[in-house]
Amino acid sequence: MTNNKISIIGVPMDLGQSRRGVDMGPSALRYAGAIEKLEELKYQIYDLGDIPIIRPDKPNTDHDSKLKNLKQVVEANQKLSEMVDQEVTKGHFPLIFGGDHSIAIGSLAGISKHYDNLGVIWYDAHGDLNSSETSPSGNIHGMPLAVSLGIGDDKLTAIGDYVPKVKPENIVIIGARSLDLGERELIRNKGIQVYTMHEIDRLGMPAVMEEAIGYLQNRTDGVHLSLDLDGLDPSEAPGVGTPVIGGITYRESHLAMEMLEESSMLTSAEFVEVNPILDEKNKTATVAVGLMGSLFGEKLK
Ligand code: NNH
Ligand code: MN
Ligand code: MN
Ligand code: MN
Repeated sequence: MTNNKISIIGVPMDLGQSRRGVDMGPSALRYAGAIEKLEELKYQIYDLGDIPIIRPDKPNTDHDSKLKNLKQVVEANQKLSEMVDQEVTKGHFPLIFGGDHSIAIGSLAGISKHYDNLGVIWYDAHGDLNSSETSPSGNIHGMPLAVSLGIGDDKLTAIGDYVPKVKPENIVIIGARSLDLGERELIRNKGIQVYTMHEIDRLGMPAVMEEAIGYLQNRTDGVHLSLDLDGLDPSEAPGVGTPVIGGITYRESHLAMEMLEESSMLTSAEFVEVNPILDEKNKTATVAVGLMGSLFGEKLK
């Protein structure tokens, strides 16, 4: 990474989905040595700690929306977007630790105002392209990419006070293997670039990443990596709330991170959905920290 200053923001959020434990994701990543790893790689680390998340007494009671915990998710993402905005303004590389994937709403809201054409790499088993109409669950963590396109509840799309955050042609999804019907339709209608497991099997990760990087290089002025640990196969990253068999391997993921590092295109990143309660001895957080090592140039230093 060419930017030597990294600002870490933890978001202990679990209100965008239904399983407890993912709120401990930032702790698990810290415990697995994330900060030490980045310091070893000679980055200057500004650890801003964790954003306080206010848990409602009972989920989904204080509003009449189908979306679970909407008010709390909006508040936390508003705060996150302000913090991320400040760090980008300072010229730091924002590195956000989730938390469930609903926090990408705040990350992208804080980052994208600094770019005309922010690219997004969505590394995930899922598309996270649902709205309240298409969501099978009402879980906001299945919606952040749609929200960033300006699709969804106004309270979510309006975070950061501008809509949309990203353009469909600046998005690349990698690792998808569980897409809901409404998500498939949106992908088709908007022409979003998707590398499902089929393409990864068929072309191999080197060709997929080369193509994805080339695609984004031509049209973007910054790139955010949103890495959901469930993009990896659950045998190698078991500590996630919605595991889907047949995922990206550990080695393929390292290669993808190394190729992103070599491209020097990345300007921000987040690692989300680590759930230590569902994990095996912090394996998933350890894998995530290993991937951060590759992303931040371990192989070259
Ligand atoms: N598509 C499903 C939903 O919207 C599952 C989403 N779960 C995720 N997304 N972990 O990354 O509820
Ligand atoms: Mn996700
Ligand atoms: Mn923008
Ligand atoms: Mn996912």
